[in-house]
Amino acid sequence: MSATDTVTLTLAQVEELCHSVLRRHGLGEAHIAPVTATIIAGERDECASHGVYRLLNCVHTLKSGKVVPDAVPVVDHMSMSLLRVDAAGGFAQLAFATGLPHLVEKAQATGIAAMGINRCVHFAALWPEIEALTGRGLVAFACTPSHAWVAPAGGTSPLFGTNPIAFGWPRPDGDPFVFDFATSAVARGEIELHRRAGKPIPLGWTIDAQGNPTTDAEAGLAGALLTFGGHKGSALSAMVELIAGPLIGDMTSAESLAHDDGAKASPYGGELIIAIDPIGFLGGAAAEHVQRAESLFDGITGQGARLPSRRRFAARRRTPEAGCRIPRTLYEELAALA
Ligand code: NDP
Ligand code: PYC
Repeated sequence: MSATDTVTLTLAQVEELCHSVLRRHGLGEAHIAPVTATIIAGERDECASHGVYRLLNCVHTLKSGKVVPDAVPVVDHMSMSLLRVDAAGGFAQLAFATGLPHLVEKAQATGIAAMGINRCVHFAALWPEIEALTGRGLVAFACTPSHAWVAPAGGTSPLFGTNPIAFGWPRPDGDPFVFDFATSAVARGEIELHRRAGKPIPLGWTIDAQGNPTTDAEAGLAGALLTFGGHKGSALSAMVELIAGPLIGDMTSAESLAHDDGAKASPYGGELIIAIDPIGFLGGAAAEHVQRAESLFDGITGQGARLPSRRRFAARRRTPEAGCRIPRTLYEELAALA
């Protein structure tokens, strides 16, 4: 993209844009800061598919009545190590923020705790939630179904969601080890960005409605996404459907799409988050073993391979000074919504 095709915004301008778009479209005050924080984090870390682009989805979801704008999350303490947060139809961010201190407290008290978020609208990347836990010294896992857009390996009809899986490991010095990816070959948002830019997509991401491989983003979105790693991604995607769907009493991606009823709003359903305190297994030896894990990371980087999230963390250091580059067409669309 040439400089004339883009607009550069400071993080403060991204925040202002989010606030005015979300407020103008009726999102409740309690939700504006946590939703904005997720979108800023995406833009700051140069995750274009989950940065300000998502404001379009938020506005569309608000307009279509598929999110409760002023939902008040309710926490249910089920046991020493389990809690559920009923998002009451609102965006997931406020529900996560409401449950977070309880999840941390339970993980620290028992060694491991799980939080199910129910009845939430989920449009975001999972790593901000993972980093909220690694930042408190906890090992973290999260996953969520989405809408049925992805064919199981060997099939041709959409059944699974893009179903991200995210994991985090706190490191004694510096950035945590974090990965966060869709179990489809790529997030649907990335294909949408290719469609908007008029760019072809790589073979292997999607099939068209007739089940043929395609490099046409529009045709791929109308057909089905493929899982990453063939049958392996397919099984992981099924796992996400199960453990963040029926296990916590919430929807599968097929049910989420049926609930959507053609509105094309963001996915609706549950999210499962697990937090593990290394002290639970290791007591006073936790620091020693967490330090020992560093040799694994050295073994990766020592041979020139890169750690997941390294690109993101590098962007995070750059954008506060350099600003965030946004396609001009997207910026103009968002400015009109503000
Ligand atoms: P990618 O295929 O780009 O994979 C992302 C992960 O892989 C990141 O942790 C990334 O780190 C890491 N990675 C990428 N390239 C390398 C490499 N060469 N070496 C080591 N690690 C690498 O992203 P996806 O399209 O699968 O997903 C993007 C986002 O979409 C995720 O954050 C996910 O949560 C979100 N999503 C959300 C959904 C929802 O329902 N809420 C549904 C689907 C996706 P880095 O960032 O540093 O490049
Ligand atoms: O990009 O697949 C995606 C996605 C779904 C929900 C949020 N992001």
